[in-house]
Amino acid sequence: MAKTIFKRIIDREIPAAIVYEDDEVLAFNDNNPQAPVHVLVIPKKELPSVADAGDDDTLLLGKLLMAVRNIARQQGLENGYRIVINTGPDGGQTVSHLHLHLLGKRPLHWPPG
Ligand code: D5M
Repeated sequence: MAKTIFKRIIDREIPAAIVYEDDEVLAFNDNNPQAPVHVLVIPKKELPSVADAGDDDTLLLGKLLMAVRNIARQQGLENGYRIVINTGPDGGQTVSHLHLHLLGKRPLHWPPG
């Protein structure tokens, strides 16, 4: 199966503006930002979506959320932010590698489109 664009970023085959990295998590700026801060936080593990997560991914999912928390602090989002996980076609997911969108530095409205 062909690598996703995010796997190619993990493997450093294509560039990205990386804001955080550890053994299991990578975070980089979205290339089509919907807010002044728009970071994608992804697992290095090739997990297509939350729907594909297994019980053995529980710790990893927690690490992704904690990475978002830390990056939000690093990015100065003390006024709040939104975390989005688009999942599957109806969820608007376009890249089949789990990713958490971190959006901030502007007021965000509800409901989303
Ligand atoms: O969001 C997929 C997101 O991935 C979308 O906001 C654009 C972003 N994207 C796609 N390719 C790249 C590269 N190469 N760098 C940075 N950001 C990228 P989804 O939730 O699947 O709709």
